Amino acid sequence: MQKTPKSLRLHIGLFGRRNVGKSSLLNALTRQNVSIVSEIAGTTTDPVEKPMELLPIGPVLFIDTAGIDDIGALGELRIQKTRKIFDRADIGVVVTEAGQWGEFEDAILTELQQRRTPVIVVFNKSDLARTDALFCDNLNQQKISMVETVALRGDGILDLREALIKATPDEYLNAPSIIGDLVRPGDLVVLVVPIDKEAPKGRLILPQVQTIRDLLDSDAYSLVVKERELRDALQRLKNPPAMVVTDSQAFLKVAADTPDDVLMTSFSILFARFKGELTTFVRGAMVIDELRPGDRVLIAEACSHHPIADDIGTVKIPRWLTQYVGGKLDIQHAQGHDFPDDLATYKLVIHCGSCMFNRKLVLSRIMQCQQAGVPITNYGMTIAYSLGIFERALSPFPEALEMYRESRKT
Ligand SMILES: Nc1nc2c(ncn2[C@@H]2O[C@H](COP(=O)(O)OP(=O)(O)OP(=O)(O)O)[C@@H](O)[C@H]2O)c(=O)[nH]1
Ligand code: SF4
Ligand SMILES: [Mg+2]
Repeated sequence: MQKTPKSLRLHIGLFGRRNVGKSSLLNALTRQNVSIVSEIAGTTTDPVEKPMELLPIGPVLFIDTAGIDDIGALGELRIQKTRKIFDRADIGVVVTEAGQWGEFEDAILTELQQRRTPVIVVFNKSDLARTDALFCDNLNQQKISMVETVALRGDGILDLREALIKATPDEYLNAPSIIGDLVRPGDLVVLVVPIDKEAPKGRLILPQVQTIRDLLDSDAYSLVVKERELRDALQRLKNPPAMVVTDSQAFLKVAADTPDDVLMTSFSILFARFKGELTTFVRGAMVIDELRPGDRVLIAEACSHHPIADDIGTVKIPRWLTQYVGGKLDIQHAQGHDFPDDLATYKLVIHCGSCMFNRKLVLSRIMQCQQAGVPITNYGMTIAYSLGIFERALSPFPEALEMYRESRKT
């Protein structure tokens, strides 16, 4: 059975000091021994992920983190694993014990609140001591939900599930669709999928699969072709398609073979909206015009695969950008969950389509870029811009196109 991809699950992070019972809570929530529990502080050393169904929300991913105990440790861990979990948690559960709340828990709360992440405070081990009423009032005033549990016995777990359901952010529940809102029932969309040496064996990649699924959900039709067959496929259709969506790497050929009055874009541009913010990425792409030889550019890619000869992130985008800028750029690469702290030193950040990341993580990265004052865009946007077909690639998004045209005037 194929599972819902991790990137679409509601991410719930469990944070707190060592030994407060984070792993015990995860086990109680999932009714399984997912994470090792012991009386020895520091039992969990790496984040433990557990996917499950949490109705009525649906597929979620619990992430049990390593306990960290003091501000110094949190500071250090900021640039390590736990910070990465802060970045992708849609909901943060701060686990503590009665009478233990201190600067450390405040620091976790601040990290989560800075990312506008809903927080639930869990007072575990309530069989040993109860929380003081004054403190609860204080949390109440801050509109932070609070649950008392005894993870070992399963007490309070139903309340915690309720609190999680209530805390599920609108941003998650009403996330933008990939393509569903751009088509009407009965519309036909042609999807162009090059099958070259980069294509994985025996399957389609996630953005393609998810786009097909979204079209099915919207009662629209998809016709999937390779770029070489596009022209012929279009000629065979009785009516022009509602849209053509291509892999960005075939952009130029597809732009040439698609009639001008047919909307055209790429999977990666659809994902700019689905995973991030379309207009932010449009503004980011426009900065390509301001790049000068020697400028520092970060190319961030979610998957850490082995580089192949004509790799999009390491070869093609640098090549197209260099041609556009007319000289060599200082291009740096980040892979997987690594994302540098010295963002301010970059003139532009170019991110992959992020199909493997959840939306919250991309939004966190956008926020980090904005705080550092560095523009961010994505692969599809960069490719369309540097190949001179940006307006064409924005044709399915009239508002973004309008914004682009307006800012060109000024
Ligand atoms: N009395 C009592 N003990 C509990 C409760 N929940 C967990 N414990 C015990 O507390 C100890 C620590 O539990 P863990 O779940 O391993 O705690 P953790 O927060 O994951 O710890 P680290 O992984 O070391 O950060 C274990 O001995 C548990 O049996 C509870 O509700 N009441
Ligand atoms: S590199 Fe990015 S866009 Fe490509 S498959 Fe991985 S997550 Fe998706
Ligand atoms: Mg643990």
